[in-house]
Amino acid sequence: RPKLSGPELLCQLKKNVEVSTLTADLQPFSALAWATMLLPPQQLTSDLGPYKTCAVVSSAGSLRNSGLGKEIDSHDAVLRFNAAPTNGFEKDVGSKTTIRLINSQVMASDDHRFLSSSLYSSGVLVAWDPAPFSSNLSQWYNHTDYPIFSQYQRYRRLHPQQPFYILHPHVEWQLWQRIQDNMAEPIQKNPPSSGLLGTILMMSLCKVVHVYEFLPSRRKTELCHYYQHFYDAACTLGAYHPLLYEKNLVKRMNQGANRDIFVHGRVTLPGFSAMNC
Ligand code: NCC
Repeated sequence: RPKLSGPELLCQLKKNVEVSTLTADLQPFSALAWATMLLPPQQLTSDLGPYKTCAVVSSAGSLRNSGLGKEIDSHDAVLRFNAAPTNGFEKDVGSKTTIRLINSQVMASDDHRFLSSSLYSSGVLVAWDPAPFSSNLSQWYNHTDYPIFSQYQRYRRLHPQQPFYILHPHVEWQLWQRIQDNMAEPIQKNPPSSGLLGTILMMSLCKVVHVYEFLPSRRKTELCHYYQHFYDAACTLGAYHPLLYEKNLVKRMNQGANRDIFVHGRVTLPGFSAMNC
């Protein structure tokens, strides 16, 4: 199998990964009273953007002492992940949060206080849950990894004004397939990390996407998150998620200089609307 060039990979992503979110017209949600009441009437991509420039801020420990805060905040939209805070870390990660992408584990675990913490109350929320491979929505609905739907309902009732979407699980597996098809060896059958999911999400909303510390800079560290004193190299290299393969793919698609990765931890990707395929 020939190795695809960066532009070819980008076009493949644009063609094969459809970023969509759950709406109440889909089975089995159309028959569920809570869903017709609480799911957004429209897709995320029809409600948000298009934006000119966007920043995706990984949660990596190597963001510490980066001084990237001002640069990150200068983008039209900023995406952050899970429980990553800005309070107290503004100098390094900025303070703007347009979208927060959260996994279902964050929604369900008691430590994160998802329903009550103010961390989650700014910006647009997007949640996802590892769905079984090639399952339909009803099979997933009955076998989610974590209780994403009950927590979603609780959160929406407590914060009815905040936009909150759920990622369609086909995004996970369409993206997984792009990774697998471009690697020489079989990869683990687990969905891509929030980092890659968020990057694709922003590529469908923005003209240019800068991703920070997904490909580690010279500040690379075993510190897992910039906001916690916890050390584990698996946070950067992956265990459950095919993170190393995700990073390999992003490295090949990067349109910025290698020096920007090394010095700033910054990758530059074109949005889908800016590609000529
Ligand atoms: O750690 P996590 O991700 O919240 O980080 C968000 C994304 O940033 C990228 N990252 C993070 C740390 C690091 N050193 N290098 C990185 O490149 C990754 O792309 C990552 O996806 C997740 O993907 O949702 C994940 O969530 C955590 C955890 O559930 C949440 O932080 C809530 O506590 C997972 N950790 C565990 O399950 C223990 C992690 O595997 C993936």
